[in-house]
Amino acid sequence: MSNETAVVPEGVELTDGFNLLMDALEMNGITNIYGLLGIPVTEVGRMWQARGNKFYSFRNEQNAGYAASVAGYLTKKPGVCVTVSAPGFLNGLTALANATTNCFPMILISGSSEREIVDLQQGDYEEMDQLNIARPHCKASFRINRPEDIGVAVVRAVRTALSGRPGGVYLDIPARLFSTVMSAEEGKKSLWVPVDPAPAQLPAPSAVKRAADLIKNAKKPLILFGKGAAYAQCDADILSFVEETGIPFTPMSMAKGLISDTHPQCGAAARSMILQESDVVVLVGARLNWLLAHGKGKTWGAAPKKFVQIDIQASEIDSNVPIAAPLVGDIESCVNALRAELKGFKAPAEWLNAVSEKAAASRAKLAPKLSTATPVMNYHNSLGAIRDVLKNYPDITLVNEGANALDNARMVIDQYLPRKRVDTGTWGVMGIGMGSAVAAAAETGKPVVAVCGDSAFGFSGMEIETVARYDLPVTVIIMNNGGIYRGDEPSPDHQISCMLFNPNTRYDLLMESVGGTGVRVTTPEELSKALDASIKSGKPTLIEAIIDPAAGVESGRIGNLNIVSKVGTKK
Ligand code: OXT
Ligand code: ADP
Ligand code: MG
Repeated sequence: MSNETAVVPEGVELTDGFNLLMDALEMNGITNIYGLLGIPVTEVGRMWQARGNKFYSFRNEQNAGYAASVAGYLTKKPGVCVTVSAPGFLNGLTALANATTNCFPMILISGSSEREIVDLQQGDYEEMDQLNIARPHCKASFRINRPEDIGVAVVRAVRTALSGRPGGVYLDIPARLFSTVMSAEEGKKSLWVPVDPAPAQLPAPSAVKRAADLIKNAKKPLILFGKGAAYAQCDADILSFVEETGIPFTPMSMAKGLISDTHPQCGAAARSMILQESDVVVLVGARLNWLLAHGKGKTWGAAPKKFVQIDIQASEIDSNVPIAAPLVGDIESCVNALRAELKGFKAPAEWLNAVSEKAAASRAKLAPKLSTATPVMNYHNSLGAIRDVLKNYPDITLVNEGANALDNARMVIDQYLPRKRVDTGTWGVMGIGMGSAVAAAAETGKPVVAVCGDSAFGFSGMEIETVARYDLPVTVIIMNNGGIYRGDEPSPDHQISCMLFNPNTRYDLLMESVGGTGVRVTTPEELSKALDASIKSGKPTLIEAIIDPAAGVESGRIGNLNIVSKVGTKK
């Protein structure tokens, strides 16, 4: 190591890198670590547990990383994931990049091999330039070279992950540093807790006035909440903003429940209509990325549209279309400043009525499909059954991944409370299921239900052993239609279609084999019964729901992004 720590005189009480790292994390309020152990970080897990903290040990670092990122999202504190070097680090890096993309605060800590050997590429055990590989995938990538720098590194990691737009931070710890000793007294002095790591950022009064004027002159205003608004944890202010102004709102998927889906101003069931017909759209913690068709095109209709955008990241403004009234600041400050400026303002009642009527009509149209029996269950009646059970347990966290299993569940299952839905997020990434479920159970202490497509589940399926090992109140529902999107694709000669999986896979028995409860259901009634019993039991359970292989559609609701050959197969 380039900067050797000073020699400590004999008789002085010692500490080392392991202990200093844990002291620093504990000081910063971290209680749960998610990770996967081995050389050189094994002792991190043992010692963390010996100190009375929780270490959630996973079967693959990617899932541990997803867990840490979701812990960060749910708690507004950075979620911490610990991995071994090179391959373990790379597995965790996917989750770190996903956390950064989704604006979730997370710290990935990986052990790394000896720098003298790595830097000269002399073939060390798990050799890799982790520091530089991580850099483009997170907000900051730091290496700690001396034990007395652990404190400052953790403080910088925490502040960087939480401040401004939240995201991921990588901390690289060369193996030898963990056991390098220094004076315990000096070590203690090197640690501190950052003051106000996510400071309020107030919007300029002129910007608030500009936004309020635009809203006051709108005939058809709309508030669109993204997961940034859910993350901000100013739920009461947001509800007041909506109710005081009488403006209809619609949530992006993970903002569902920030205000109940059953609130009279919720326009989620009139989504196309409100996006197209609104004249002023107030974006609150939502980016105009692919999920919002970049703010353009037929999704947004032909009528001229003006945007107010509340975001902490100034460079997000104008990223796709002109933003008429940017409000750069934290959501709590911006929403409250707008409320003050809009005092006494009410949106036109005829607009809210039109939205409510459309939403009620959509709900009424969907309702019979959710309870109509079919020879084999489809997405509608199976999810209708799930929805009816979950109504009774509003504080359950719903984890959701898949294509049809995702899009239909988002539409059918109402959310009632903030931050109770975790899904595939900005990247539409499969495999977040089990990590998210473990984190949600660990961080909330409440039951979790994960609704997963059979393909999506496969990405993190072995983690049901993790769920069972920690005896978490998690129910996994696998929507088994035997494939990606559909299970009825014809197979070419002498091959099984590349889109199919074995529909007879006994996912329920997999759960039984790891000590949980497994149930296989074929009707909505069986599904309701099994789900209710599982939630009441508080025990790890997997319900395999057999879904009609023909029920899904290619790419779910985002078929427009799918690319198909214009000329067909040429042999
Ligand atoms: O207004 P209109 O008429 O438009 O109607 C809307 C609402 O008004 C209405 N609505 C309602 N009606 C009645 N009642 C209620 N309560 C109600 N609420 C709403 O419903 C419609 C739809 O509303 P919604 O959903 O709000 O709106 P819309 O238009 O869909 O919103 C647009 C989007 C873009 C915001 C939304 O669609 C969205 O959030 N989409 C996210 C999609 C996504 O991320 N998908 C995942 C990726 S797909 C693909 O890439 C997959 N892969 C590849 C792969 C991935 N992803 N990752 C990795 C690591 N490797 C590979 C794979 C492998 S999916 C996949 C596996 C798939 O197979 P599975 O077996 O897992 O799953 P199955 O498909 O089930 O087999
Ligand atoms: P969704 O996918 O739900 O539409 P996005 O992830 O695209 O949401 O957008 C979240 C946005 O919220 C990001 O642009 C991020 O900068 C912003 N954000 C996150 N936390 C805050 C906060 N406390 N205050 C203001 N903006 C925030
Ligand atoms: Mg499937």
